[in-house]
Amino acid sequence: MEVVCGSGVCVSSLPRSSTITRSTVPQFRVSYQYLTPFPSQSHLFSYHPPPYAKTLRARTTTKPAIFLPHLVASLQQVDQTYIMVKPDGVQRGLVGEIISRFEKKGFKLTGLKLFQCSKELAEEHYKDLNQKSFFPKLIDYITSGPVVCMAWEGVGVVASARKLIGATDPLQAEPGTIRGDLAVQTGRNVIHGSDSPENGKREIALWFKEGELCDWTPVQAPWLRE
Ligand code: DAT
Ligand code: MG
Repeated sequence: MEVVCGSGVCVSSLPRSSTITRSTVPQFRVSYQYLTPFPSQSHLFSYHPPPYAKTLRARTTTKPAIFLPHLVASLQQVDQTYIMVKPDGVQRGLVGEIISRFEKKGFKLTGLKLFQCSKELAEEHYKDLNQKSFFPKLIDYITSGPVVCMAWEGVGVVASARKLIGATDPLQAEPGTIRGDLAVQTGRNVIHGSDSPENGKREIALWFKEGELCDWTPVQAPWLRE
C-alpha cells in the first residue's frame, strides 16, 4: 500500500529546521516548525522504496509508503488508569516519589490535582466494598485529608500500574513495588490503582471534571515506543 504525501513533496527530505508552509506543501493548512528527532513527521510513513519493487522507477520512487509494523503498534489499545495517593501518602511526603515511579516507567500523565474528597465521593468510588466490615473505616481514612488524584495513560497501563503498586497488603507486596517499599498495613497502603480498563475510565470520570484532563504528546514518545 502506498500513500502519496499530497503534492509528492517528501516532508522528511526537508532540512530539520525547515518551516513547512503552504507554498512548500500547498495542501498543508498550518505552517509549523519541523523539530521532531526523527526524519518523518509521522512515524507511520516510510520513505524507502519497497524491497519488492520490480522496476527501476518503482525502486527509486520517493513516494512514501505506510510502514506496517509501526501502524500495527499504533493500533494497540491505549488505556487509562486512575491512580490516587491516599491521605497517608500525602501526609508522609510520598507524592513526588510515587509520581516519579510512573513517570520513569514511561506512562503519560493526563490529569493531576490535590483534592479533599467528600464522603459521598469516597463511598461511590468504593461502592463495590460497601458490604465489607472495614468499609466505614476505609471511608474515614480516604476522607481524612487531601489525596492526590492522577490519570495516567498508556498501552497496558492498568495492569502495569497494579504491578508497580503491589499487593493490597503491604507486608505481602514485593520489594520494589510502591506498597512493598513504602507501607506496612492494608489500612494505610498509600495508593489506589484501578483494577480494570473499564474501572479506569469510570474512576477518572468520577474524580475529574471535564476540562481537568490534558491531551498532550510527550517529546519522549518516540524514545519509548518504536
Ligand atoms: P486494592 O486497593 O489493592 O485494589 P481492594 O480494592 O480489595 O484493594 O480494597 C480497596 C482498599 O480497601 C484497599 O486498598 C485497602 C482497603 N482494604 C481492603 N481489604 C481490607 C481489609 N481486609 N481490611 C482493611 N482494609 C482493607
Ligand atoms: Mg481495588
